[in-house]
Amino acid sequence: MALLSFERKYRVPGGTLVGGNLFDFWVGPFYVGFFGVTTFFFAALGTILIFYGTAMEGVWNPWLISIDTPPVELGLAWAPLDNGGLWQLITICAHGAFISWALREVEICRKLGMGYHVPVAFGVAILAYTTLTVIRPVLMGAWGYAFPYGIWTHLDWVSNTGYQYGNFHYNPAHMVAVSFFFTTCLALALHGSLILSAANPAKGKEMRSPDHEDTYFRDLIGYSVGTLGIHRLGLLLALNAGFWSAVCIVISGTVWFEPWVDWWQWWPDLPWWSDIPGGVNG
Ligand code: UQ2
Repeated sequence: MALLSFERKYRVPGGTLVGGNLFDFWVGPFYVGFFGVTTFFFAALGTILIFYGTAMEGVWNPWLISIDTPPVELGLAWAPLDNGGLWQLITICAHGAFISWALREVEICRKLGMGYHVPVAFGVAILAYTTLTVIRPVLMGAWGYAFPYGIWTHLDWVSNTGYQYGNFHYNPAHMVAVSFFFTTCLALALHGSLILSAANPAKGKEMRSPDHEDTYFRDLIGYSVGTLGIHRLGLLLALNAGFWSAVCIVISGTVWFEPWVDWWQWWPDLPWWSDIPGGVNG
């Protein structure tokens, strides 16, 4: 079926969450919907505010542009526009745009009678951003603990925040998150290479079927997770990477305030070896 007639077949009315059929139409290839309108509104307003802040600062080097948070001393109050207030408005716009985009995804799922996996997955990414810019700053009592919106400055923030707790690699939730990121890469590399090996044969050769993919891994390691299973596994790994990233930063400065390496003191303190003479505890 040609792409355009295929699209026509699935461009069905209905499934909207709000507004009935008011915004139930497409612009070119894009579904609009109420949340398409709100996504555009928040994204455009947020972008304009970033350029306004840039103009006020007079910094035009793209690497150095930064919309900074309010100072920590202002706590959770509304800040003056030129002293963190813009950051607050832009953060609201970002949430408006991200959440609108997720709800637009939900409307498209409903239209097509699909599951909500894509908006749920995007929701975990939104949660990670919200953890950094709202949840942790609120728990710590100041917007100034959030990260600034700049290419260079957000890197400085990550570095400074990491060293605030000694070496962040000792953060156990950080270890879990990193392990999930790496395992996500392993799973996608395995999956991508397996699919291409079967579905993209040399010129003149015949394509191989999912049975071949199963058999390949049964021959290799005695087990195949399956064609549906690999996608369940990939989603599980990716969602956990985002989730544990949020956990590892939200516990730093709210329930743990020391260098992360000290957290591991529970290990030498285990009762069965904590008082061995000459052991790690003296
Ligand atoms: C698989 C399968 C796929 C795959 C892959 C596997 C036919 C097309 C990659 C193999 C994956 C396994 C055994 C799981 C590895 C576990 C981790 C944690 C990375 O069996 O079914 O479908 O793409």
